[in-house]
Amino acid sequence: MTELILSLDVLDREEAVEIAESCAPHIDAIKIGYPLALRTGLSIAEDLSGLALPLIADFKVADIPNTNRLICEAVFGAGFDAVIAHGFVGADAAQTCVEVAHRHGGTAYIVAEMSHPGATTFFHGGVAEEIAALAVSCRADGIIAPATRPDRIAKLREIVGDRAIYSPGVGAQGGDLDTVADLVDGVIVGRSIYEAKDPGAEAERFSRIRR
Ligand code: NUP
Repeated sequence: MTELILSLDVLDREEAVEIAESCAPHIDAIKIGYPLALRTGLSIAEDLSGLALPLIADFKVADIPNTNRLICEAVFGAGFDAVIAHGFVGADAAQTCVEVAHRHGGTAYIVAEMSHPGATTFFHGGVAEEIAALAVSCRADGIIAPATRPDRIAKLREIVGDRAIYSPGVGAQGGDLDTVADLVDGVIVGRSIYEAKDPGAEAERFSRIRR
């Protein structure tokens, strides 16, 4: 079974709650990033808590260890279950995010390689492989890898083994749902679902990967 994770990048609190409610029966987790959290504050986690779905804070935390700790404490203190952090900042900074997550009974995922075309400017020549290895050594729960480059996911799988791979880039960014679903533990989908006329029905269509 592959999980379906809704990326809730809408800007309005009520709209976000409405979309999340309509998609809830068909998804395994909700990912919230800066677009929504900067509008609503972290209290959006409280608004969504009734859905009993894991809430992932996609803040791509990328600072010095102490600042990462302060950010992650705020995230888990607000009721989030998971955080996404960058790995390029190095082992000490990434590990801090993992430690805070685990202390709160949560999980932490490290971005190994990003999904947009420009990501290859710096994510090449073994960089993503090194970051994936760092994620393993930091005891991260998994990595983020690009649905737009399935061959890269396969390569990174060799490094992370049975740790989770969550993958954004399906639909709006061009990645193919079924190809990617076979390779990863969870597919992250945003615009293709929340911009649909009926997000709940669209989530249900995407949820075929959960079977
Ligand atoms: O490499 C990444 N690519 C990516 O799209 C890492 C991410 N965290 N994301 C996020 O996934 C992105 O910020 C957005 O929230 C979501 C994909 O949304 P969409 O392209 O399906 O609308």
